[in-house]
Amino acid sequence: MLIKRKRGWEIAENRVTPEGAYLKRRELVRAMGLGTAALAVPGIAAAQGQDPSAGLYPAKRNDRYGVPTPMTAERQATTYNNFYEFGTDKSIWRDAQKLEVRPWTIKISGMVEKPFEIGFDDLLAKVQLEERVYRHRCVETWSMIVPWTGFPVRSLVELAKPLGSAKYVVMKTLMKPSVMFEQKDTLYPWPYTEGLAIDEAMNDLAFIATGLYGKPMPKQNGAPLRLVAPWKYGFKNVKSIVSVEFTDKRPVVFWEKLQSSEYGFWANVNPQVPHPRWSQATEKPLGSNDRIPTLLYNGYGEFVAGLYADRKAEKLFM
Ligand SMILES: Nc1nc2c(c(=O)[nH]1)N[C@H]1C(S)=C(S)[C@@H](COP(=O)(O)O)O[C@H]1N2
Ligand SMILES: [Mo]
Repeated sequence: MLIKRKRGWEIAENRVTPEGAYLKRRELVRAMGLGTAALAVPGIAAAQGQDPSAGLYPAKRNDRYGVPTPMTAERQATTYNNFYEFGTDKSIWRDAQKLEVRPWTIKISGMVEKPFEIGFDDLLAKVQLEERVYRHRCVETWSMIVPWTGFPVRSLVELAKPLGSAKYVVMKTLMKPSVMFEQKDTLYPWPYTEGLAIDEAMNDLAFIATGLYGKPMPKQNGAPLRLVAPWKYGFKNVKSIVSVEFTDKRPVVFWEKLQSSEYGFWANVNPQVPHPRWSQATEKPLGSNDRIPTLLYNGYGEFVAGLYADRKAEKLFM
């Protein structure tokens, strides 16, 4: 995603290269590393192998929140990604295959009855998987429609047993600079952190996705589990979650920390509120050449608008 860079002296020497040259060098480095992995179809490569949860997919579709069309091609959604831990451009899918997603432990902490850790497969055994076809709207104005598999965030909250005083749930991505190379760039406030207010987390639409296109989650899309809040800009949807913490203080989330004049906590989609540097009125579906109008709450107002009735004083749309 686009940010304004900080003061020059804070930028490491390799970042000062003009963008074009920098990207070319990255491509070259990648090309030299091309092995057989380059020939594999990304979604399938990520989903097969010894994934112990493979038998749980595909799950039954829940169409209560609509089934928007047209569906984005699997190849598009699995080769055009935002996952800054692996690099700042869209073509990180190959690098992301290095992420190991077993064993995978999620830590539940903060304002809960009793903090605990749970293995990802143990968590899967406690929830009911279903498929939902959701719209996704990145703040950069590209969009997609994809079938996620997963379970409501509500199920996770209920397992965690938060105290009545908890107001927010904060989720963080794995920190592993040896694999997630961009985490060596200390200009970014790693680990990637996002969150929802508890009432948002309990909303029917809030989803933890563990699969995509009827298979376990590809690594580049945030394996083994990531948040999906389809009425919000895509950056809310934190990937590869290892920590779920309950708190009474609103967290300052990753992009907000970097650039609070442009990105905030609520981040609800609204075509009438432009980003400071571009319009949010339209979007470009992945794989399409035409722009289409963007919808308020990304088209999910009937399910979520009520959450914001008493929050009109807040910056709800950035
Ligand atoms: N950990 C982490 N989560 C992340 C991001 C990221 O860079 N790191 N990018 C976000 C943004 S900006 C978007 S649009 C979506 C993209 O998800 P996708 O690659 O599965 O389409 O992931 C979000 N979650
Ligand atoms: Mo995004």
